[in-house]
Amino acid sequence: MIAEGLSAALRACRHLVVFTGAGVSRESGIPTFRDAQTGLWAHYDAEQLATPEAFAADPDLVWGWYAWRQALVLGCEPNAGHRAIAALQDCVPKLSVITQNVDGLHQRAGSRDVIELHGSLFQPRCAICAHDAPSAVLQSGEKIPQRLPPPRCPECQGPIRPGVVWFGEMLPEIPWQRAAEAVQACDLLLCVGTSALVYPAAALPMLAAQQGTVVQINPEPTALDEHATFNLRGRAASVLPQLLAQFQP
Ligand code: BV8
Ligand code: ZN
Repeated sequence: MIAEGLSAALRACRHLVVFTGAGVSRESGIPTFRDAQTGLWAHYDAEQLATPEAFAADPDLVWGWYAWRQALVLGCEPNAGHRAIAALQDCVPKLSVITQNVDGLHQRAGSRDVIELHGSLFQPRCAICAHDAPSAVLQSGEKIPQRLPPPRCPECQGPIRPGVVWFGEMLPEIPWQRAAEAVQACDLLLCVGTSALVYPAAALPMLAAQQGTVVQINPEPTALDEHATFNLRGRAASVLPQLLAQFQP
C-alpha cells in the first residue's frame, strides 16, 4: 500500500531521478556485491577482484571473472523492476536513470540515456591505449575456465581490460557530471537496491535528501535510512510496479 503523501509527491514530480544499485538486478538472478560470491568465485571477494592491482597481478583470473559475469548477465532478463523504471519515462516530464550497475539491464528493459557511473561489462578496452575492444562474450552456459587470458589489443598488443570502474579508479567524468547535475535539479530521487556504501556514488542520494524528496526501496536497512523521506521495505520487482501504478489515471 503506497502512502498518500508519496503518491501525491510522485504525481507532482517534474524531474524524477532513479538511482539504482545491484539490488535492482537481484530478481533477474544476478548476485549483489553483498551476496556471498557464488559458484567458481565462492572464495574470492568481489572488492578484491574489482581492482587494478588484481588485474595487474593476475589478469587471467580477473578477466575470467568478468567473462563469467558477462555470460551470467546475458543469460538473465530484465525484471519487473527494470521494466517499471523504463515505463516511468512516459509518466513524468523528465526522468534521469543513474546506475551503479554494469549489467546493462536497464537499457535492455527499454530505459533510454542511462547514466552508468561505474561503466559496463560490455565495453572492454585496451588497458594501455584505451582502444575499444569487442566484448569477449562467451556463449552463456559455456563452462568458464577460472583463468582466461585477456585478449590482446590489435593496435598495441596490450591486454584488454573490462570497461568498468575498479575500486581506487576515478569515475568517468561526463557520467559523473551529468549525474550530479540531474540530482541537483531533481525534485524526487528514487533510490533502489543499493547499500549506499560505495563512494562517490553513494553521495548522490545524500545530496538529493538535502534539497528534495528521497524514496528508498530496499528489503534491508541501509546507510540511507535516516536521510530518506520514505523508506519502502520491499523488493524492487514488487514495489516499483506499485509506484508506477500511482501514475495511472
Ligand atoms: C574512488 C564496478 C578515488 C566494478 C564498482 C574508505 C571510506 C570511504 C571510501 C573509500 C574508502 N576506501 C576506499 C574508498 C573509495 C571506494 C569506496 O567507496 N569503497 C567502499 C567499499 C568503502 N570507492 C572507490 O574506489 C571509487 N573510486 O573513490 O576513486 C580516487 C580519488 C582520487 C584519484 C583516484 C581515485 C570507485 C568505486 C567504484 C567501484 N566499482 N563496480 C564491477 O562491478 O566489477 S562498485 C560496485 O560495488 C557496484 O557498482 C556498486 O557500486 C557497489 C555495490 O553496491 P550496491 O550496488 O549497493 O550493491 P550491494 O551488494 O552493496 O547492495 C545491494 C543492496 O540491494 C543491498 O542493500 C540489499 O539489501 C539490496 N537488495 C537485495 N535484494 C534486493 C535489494 N533491493 C531491492 N530489491 C531486491 N530484490
Ligand atoms: Zn592498445
